[in-house]
Amino acid sequence: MSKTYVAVDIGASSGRLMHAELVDNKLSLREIHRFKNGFVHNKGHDCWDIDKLIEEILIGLGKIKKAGYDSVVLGIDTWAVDYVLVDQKGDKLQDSISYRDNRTHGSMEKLTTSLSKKYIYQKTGIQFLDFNTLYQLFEEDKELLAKTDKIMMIPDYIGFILTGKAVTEVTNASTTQMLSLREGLFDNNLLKSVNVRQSQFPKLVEAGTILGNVSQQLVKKYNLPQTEVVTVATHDTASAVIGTPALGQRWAYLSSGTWSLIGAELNTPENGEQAFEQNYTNEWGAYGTYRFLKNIMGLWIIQNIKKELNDQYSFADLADLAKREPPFQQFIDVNAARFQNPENMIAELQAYCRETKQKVPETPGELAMAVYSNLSLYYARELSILDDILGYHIDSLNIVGGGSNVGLMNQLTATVSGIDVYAGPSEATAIGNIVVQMITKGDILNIYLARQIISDSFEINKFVPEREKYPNILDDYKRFLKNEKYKGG
Ligand code: LRH
Repeated sequence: MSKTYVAVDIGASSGRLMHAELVDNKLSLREIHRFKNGFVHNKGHDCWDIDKLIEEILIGLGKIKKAGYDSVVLGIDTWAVDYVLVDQKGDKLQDSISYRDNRTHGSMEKLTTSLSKKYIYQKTGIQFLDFNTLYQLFEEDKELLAKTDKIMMIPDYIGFILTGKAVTEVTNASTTQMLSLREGLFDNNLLKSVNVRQSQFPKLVEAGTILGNVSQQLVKKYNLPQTEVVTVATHDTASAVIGTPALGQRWAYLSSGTWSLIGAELNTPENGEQAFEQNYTNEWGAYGTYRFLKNIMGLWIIQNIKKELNDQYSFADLADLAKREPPFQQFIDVNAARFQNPENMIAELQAYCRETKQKVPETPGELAMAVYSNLSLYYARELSILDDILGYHIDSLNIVGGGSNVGLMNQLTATVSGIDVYAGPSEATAIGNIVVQMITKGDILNIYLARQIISDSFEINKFVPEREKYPNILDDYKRFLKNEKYKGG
């Protein structure tokens, strides 16, 4: 029997505490506590309520103690790029502003007039997204920055509040677009361009290091188990990739949640001309790997549609309704900036279809099918771009995360991309978080065995391409995207 492990996994729309045990090389996972996450509007910005998230973690840990566990190991992962500014007393200087806030619209263009995109990409290998930490810091209140003792990424900040120990974990820190691939440190020119100093970041650490114990003050106050915190791959996508079963010879992954992150796991970064042109990223992974991937808008679009339909339908209902509609009734550039944070997602999708003179989806089923079928096309298109950049043919796609439950989308993806799809586990992020803890504490030997354990422990469904269906659809979609881009769409 292994130790008792707990994963804190917080995404943009929800968070959870998962309890895990390893028995006879089988990993079992149980949800202990789930809570909502979302924006709070503060001083004109979309912010995160980090204090509330920490409160929920403490409630969840309290439940574990009540269930009879006196001592646990814990890891924390969250979404990337966002941060908390902390003063010398260790107090938060302001609410953390969300990456979806519009303060960074246009910032990338401004900053890259003094430091070229080429320079930034050669240094960091990180994709250009207008919400990267680099551009957020560029827009940061200068007075606050001057008062800032430490800039902490979200999971590092949560770990700091729990233990009093401050670090900067690299799988997440790489998404700042400020780490130098060659030096393994923050790049001084990039820091200077946004008026911050190396010393404002706590020391860099790799995933799989021990942080410290949750303070006795918190243990007493909330009646918690004794809790040792391991710094896992604190970027949720890094944890999701670790939690991928890695099935197939030359496999790719798709971490399908609020975002769809599609790419390959590499041992050396790929930041050449083609990767630059295609805006692929080289986020740092655990155990010396790189997450070579692209961000696609993902289930965010469906999450918003669900909300705008007043949560009348569950995700499963929407997938069922979609199944009754024919796919590919219209082409949509699901990655267009207009879908990043529109006032109303349904209206935005409909306006897009009207502007491009295509069939306008109206019913919940039509809307859901429009999104699912276009996501599958976008995935297939990225897989062919990956083939080109990497110089070999990817033969299978491992889909993990909540989106791996949407059988309809898995099947369409297999069919339009022409490769096998392995779907599951849906909790890959929590699993990746847990296995790094287990490796750190010596319950699992290494990542290879961890992935073997993952594929033996969880249900994984295989989808094979239905080759006779929709033979030209991907080429038509690629052509559509090219023309849309050309028109500035
Ligand atoms: C997914 C994710 C993704 C980042 C985005 C900010 O949750 O971490 O990898 O690009 O959020």
